[in-house]
Amino acid sequence: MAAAFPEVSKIKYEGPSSRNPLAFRWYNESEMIEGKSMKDHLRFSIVYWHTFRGTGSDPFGPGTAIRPWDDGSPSVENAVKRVRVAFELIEKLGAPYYAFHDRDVAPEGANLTETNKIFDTVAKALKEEQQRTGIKLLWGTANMFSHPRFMHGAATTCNADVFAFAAASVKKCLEVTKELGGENYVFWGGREGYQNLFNTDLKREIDHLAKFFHMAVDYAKKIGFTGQFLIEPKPKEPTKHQYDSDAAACLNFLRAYDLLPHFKLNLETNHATLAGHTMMHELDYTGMQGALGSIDANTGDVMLGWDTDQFPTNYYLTTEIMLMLLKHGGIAPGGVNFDAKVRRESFEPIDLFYAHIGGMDAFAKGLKVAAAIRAEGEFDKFVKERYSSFDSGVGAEIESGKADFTSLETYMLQKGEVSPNKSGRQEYLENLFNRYL
Ligand code: XUL
Ligand code: CO
Repeated sequence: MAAAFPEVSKIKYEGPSSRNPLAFRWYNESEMIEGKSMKDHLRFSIVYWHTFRGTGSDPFGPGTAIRPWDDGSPSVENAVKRVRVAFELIEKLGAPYYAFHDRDVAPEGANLTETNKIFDTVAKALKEEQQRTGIKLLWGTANMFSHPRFMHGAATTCNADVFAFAAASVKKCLEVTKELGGENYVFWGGREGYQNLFNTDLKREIDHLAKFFHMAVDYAKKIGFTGQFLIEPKPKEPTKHQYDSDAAACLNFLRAYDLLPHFKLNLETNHATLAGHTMMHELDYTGMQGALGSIDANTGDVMLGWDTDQFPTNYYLTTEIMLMLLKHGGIAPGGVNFDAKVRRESFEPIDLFYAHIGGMDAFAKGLKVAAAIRAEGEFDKFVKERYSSFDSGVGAEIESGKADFTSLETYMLQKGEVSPNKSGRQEYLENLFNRYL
């Protein structure tokens, strides 16, 4: 097959002074940071859905993207051709991973049997390309939100047949993910949520969701799939209220239904901000509970309140993210997965390269800045000192469980008033952060 991007050769690192828009200025995959290569820290992954299936359509008009290799048909030949193009792009970018939904890579057939057969055919092509290039599958997932049958949800539907169809879809997708050596398996809630409580049995739906996840865990064990299960929180879109609304909601759900040993979270920046959190908050909150699995790297737009899935280019954001990944011991077996799409106006194939190069560079820069911040340890020192009253005396008794209300009252009655508070120094610390940037 002729190259889809003949004008682009393998993207190389040329350093910060490069003026070449098809080169990396920060992402130098073999550069060692904190004893590990940039490639191993970042574990970049390219998504199949936006990058190879996105057309640029929006609620106001059809797609604008020019994709000369894609005839737009739902044929198996077209799907296989797309696989070759996908791997050409991923290989030229030098990303070690990719991720897909079943329906991104393989179209549906007339019935489930045919659909599964088509999926196997395309999976064979994916496997060939993985072997040819060494590119690996970060995660697979089943699309249980696009087809009209999933209008009321998949695992949280009111229709038992739909639940069964969803189970069959995840079963098959787990098998294919295992066959392709997928290192994780993701559940993003899709239509698992509600628009109105007047027609919704909230408890029954959430119980069903837990049952579904237990079935997935059991089946993974049965077939020997050892990848990490991940849940991807999002508060709204497509439903008004998504059950997996944020990290705290997901972790509470997982703990309540004895699923926490089997799942971690896949956190996405634009989902965090839709939930009214920063990505840094979601990462730290999840990391402190040992549940940080992977990230979907993108960004929203401060002026827009929906999931715009833009490529991340803001060094401040990527530094915050990398600070959290380094703090919580890295992201493996997860990765930095670009769940991001080029704008509708960026309709030419070459825009796919500019977008990913920018995202990869922004994360590489963020990694370098985060490592520099950690090397000097100013923030850590400040935080440690801020809580130092808990290191000894009454504070240490509180932390060790020796203190109770009575002993604390006795202590305070003797002392009469608290020791003076110290400044939080937010502005000083924000200035310090900018010094590294
Ligand atoms: C939707 C979203 C999904 C998941 C995979 O907002 O982020 O693409 O990442 O289903
Ligand atoms: Co996502």
